[in-house]
Amino acid sequence: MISRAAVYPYGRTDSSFHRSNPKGETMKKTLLAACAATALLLAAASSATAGAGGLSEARAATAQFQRFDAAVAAGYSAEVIDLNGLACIDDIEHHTGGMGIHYLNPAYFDRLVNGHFVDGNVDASTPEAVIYEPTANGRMRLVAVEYIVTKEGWEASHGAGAPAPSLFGQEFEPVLAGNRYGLPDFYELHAWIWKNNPLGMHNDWNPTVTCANA
Ligand SMILES: [Cu+2]
Repeated sequence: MISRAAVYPYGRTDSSFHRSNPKGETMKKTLLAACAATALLLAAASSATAGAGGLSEARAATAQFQRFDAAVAAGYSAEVIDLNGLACIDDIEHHTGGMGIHYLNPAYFDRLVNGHFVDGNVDASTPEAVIYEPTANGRMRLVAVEYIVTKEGWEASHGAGAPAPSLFGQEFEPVLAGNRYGLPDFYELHAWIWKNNPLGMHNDWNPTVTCANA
């Protein structure tokens, strides 16, 4: 079941986050246990895998989500709403293009502990959000994935003042507090792996994506 959060559920408040995904806590604990067990292995392997293509990995991991129901079932159940109540995100400022509707998987997002983000991380095969374009015939077309990590969570994991994260050889874009999502400073990277973007694989906006059918 999809829940709509009143504010951007990227983690502005703990409660909106967990309300949108009642099973999140259990899932997270399971994931954390699994992560702890594999952290050392991953650390050992990272030097070998860093810089590998990655986009094919992201495609392989998310191909199943071309079926929208499969994404919801996998935990991408929090529909992202901006502060104006818009779910289908397009460039209302410069009209460069659209993104679509973001569905966040809270299990992949930073944890919020006592008002502070921790455990910030990014992984090519587990994007924090999958993005759909509503089509004229009422379907949801998978178009992109987005990796999102708060600056606070990222620095909690990688040290104060740590450089911005990168994936696919591309540095994330910083988005400062005061943004349309009501989030504190965060880093994000889009990958248009399911719909070609004439402006580039990692541009925020895709001129071929429209919210006209939302
Ligand atoms: Cu986006």
